Amino acid sequence: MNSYAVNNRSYRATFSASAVNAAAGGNVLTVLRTGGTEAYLTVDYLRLAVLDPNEVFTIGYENLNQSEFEHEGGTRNDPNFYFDPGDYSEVSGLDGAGLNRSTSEPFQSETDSEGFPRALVPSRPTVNIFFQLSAEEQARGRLRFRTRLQWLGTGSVHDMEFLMNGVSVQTLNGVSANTDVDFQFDAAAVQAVDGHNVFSVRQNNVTGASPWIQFDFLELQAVLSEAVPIAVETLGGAQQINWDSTGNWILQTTTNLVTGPWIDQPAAVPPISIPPPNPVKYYRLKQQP
Ligand SMILES: [Ca+2]
Ligand SMILES: [Ca+2]
Ligand SMILES: [Ca+2]
Repeated sequence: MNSYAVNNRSYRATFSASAVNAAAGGNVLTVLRTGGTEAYLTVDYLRLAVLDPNEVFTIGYENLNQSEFEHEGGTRNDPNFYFDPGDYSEVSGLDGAGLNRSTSEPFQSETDSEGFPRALVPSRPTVNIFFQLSAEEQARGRLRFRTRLQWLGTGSVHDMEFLMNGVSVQTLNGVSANTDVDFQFDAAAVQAVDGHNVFSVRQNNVTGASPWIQFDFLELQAVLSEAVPIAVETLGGAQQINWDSTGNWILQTTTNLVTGPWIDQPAAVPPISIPPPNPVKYYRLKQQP
């Protein structure tokens, strides 16, 4: 699946089960030393996990422990973390544009500035995660972010913000205790692209003499927009949009999927017919309270 020149650091490889003929029942994972100059090397841990099919990235492990990460700051790491290889020179996080990377970044690398900081502090208030989104993930329409904020410095209170591609998607002010974070947002609203993107976490403000807040893990998933009973078909050269008239929906339209605005169409009763020519227009249903 992968080979590395090992140098006292952690390694991560992702592969498809079918590519290695994974079978229900017995399997074998082999670690092979194929070269080297020292007489031996030692292994801290080996971990094999089944990834959620929705997963875009998972950084760290959801295990109530931050030891898979590095001590933040200094020369141990920097605010940009590259989950996937790729050219990020045209993608800006909160600390400027990314690099053109041929490798992904390990969670820990004790010998250089690679690695993921375990905490945000005033001297290192941001982390920018550069990653790739596939066309299929982008097409799902919704992104879900999860993290657990833990091990706050005693008495500290934090204002936190989460951004994707520079667009704020969540703020959490006054965080003063362990906090499970779990929210969703529209991929179009953050101009998510098939390819290179960046997700940022920022400590906007903190009070207290011990001003740190730490991560257990960080995870992004691509999830399907909630299904609504809407159907589009072509009838007699016109497009017909039909939906469940009993579901208390209201039709909304816009000409710009990214910026909106979405306009209520209270007079629209299903089905509606849209004869050609059709300028670009987007339709969605909003559930009425
Ligand atoms: Ca490092
Ligand atoms: Ca880095
Ligand atoms: Ca962890």
